[in-house]
Amino acid sequence: MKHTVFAVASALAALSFTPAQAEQSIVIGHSLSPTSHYGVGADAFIAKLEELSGGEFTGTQAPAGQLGGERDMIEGLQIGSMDVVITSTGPLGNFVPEVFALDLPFLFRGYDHARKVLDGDIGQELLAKVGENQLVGLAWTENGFRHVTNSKRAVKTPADLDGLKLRTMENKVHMEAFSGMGASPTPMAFPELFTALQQGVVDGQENPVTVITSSKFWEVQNHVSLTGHVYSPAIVLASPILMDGLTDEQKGWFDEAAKASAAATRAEVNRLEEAGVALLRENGMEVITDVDKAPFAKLAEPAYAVYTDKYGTELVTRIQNVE
Ligand code: EAX
Repeated sequence: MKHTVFAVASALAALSFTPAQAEQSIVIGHSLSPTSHYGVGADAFIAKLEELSGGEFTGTQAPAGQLGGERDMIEGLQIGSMDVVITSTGPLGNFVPEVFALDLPFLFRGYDHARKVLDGDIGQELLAKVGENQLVGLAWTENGFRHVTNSKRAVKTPADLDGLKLRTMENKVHMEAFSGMGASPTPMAFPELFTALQQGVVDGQENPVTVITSSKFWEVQNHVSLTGHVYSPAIVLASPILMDGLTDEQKGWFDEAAKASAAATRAEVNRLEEAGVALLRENGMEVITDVDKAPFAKLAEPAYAVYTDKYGTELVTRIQNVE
């Protein structure tokens, strides 16, 4: 009897299962907290994808580097073990060298300039380059202008960086910039950073207000200087292995979801650019806001050659000329 009931139940289940409309669950990996600007962007991606697909696609966040650092996650996209990743460009130049041009210090004059470049022809061309490297670049999104934090002293001039062991991203342009400015750059994946700061493996790090606040770096750092030494773009990437299996209509849903994600993330960056400094102070950090950037920029200049010696100055000049 039991047997028969089971057989009938499974026959019914089989009948109601239509593979063409099977729900597909997408995992969105990123390195920050679920409520960070990336988390907000991941939620917006999921909401848009679910809405446009009528529930055919659902999604979940894999936040906080659960599935690895940004470099690991990008590799995961290439081999199909990851679906979608929101990442800074930190390690991306190692896969798509042209992207290093975006990582040059003191290149972007402000948020408007950076967003205009990424939303215009240059952004589109770079997304296409990303697409030539076993990755799908869905949309540019944002991390923010990066600032130096440390546990040793207030940084007001480049001399204050002297000998400071500073964690950088795994990015040779950034490393060269910090060598030039006098620090000792130590490349490291983001998931290792909090513990490295806590244990004094490094003295400091640099990240936008969005990351400093969402990662609660005030628990392990007391000084922050608004150096704004580099703009940190971010990108919504998908696996070509996932995307190749989709219809054009489905691909369109992913494009729209990525756009919604970028818009939500930028709005959260804007909010934190307003509220962030007060938040840092409330949590006990000394914030130096009036940093004279010119001497830092001068010393960081050798970083340009890391890119231009190999790829020329054309793209850099085009970026500078966007008004
Ligand atoms: O993308 O590694 C970093 O410092 C990044 O800014 C962070 O993971 C967010």
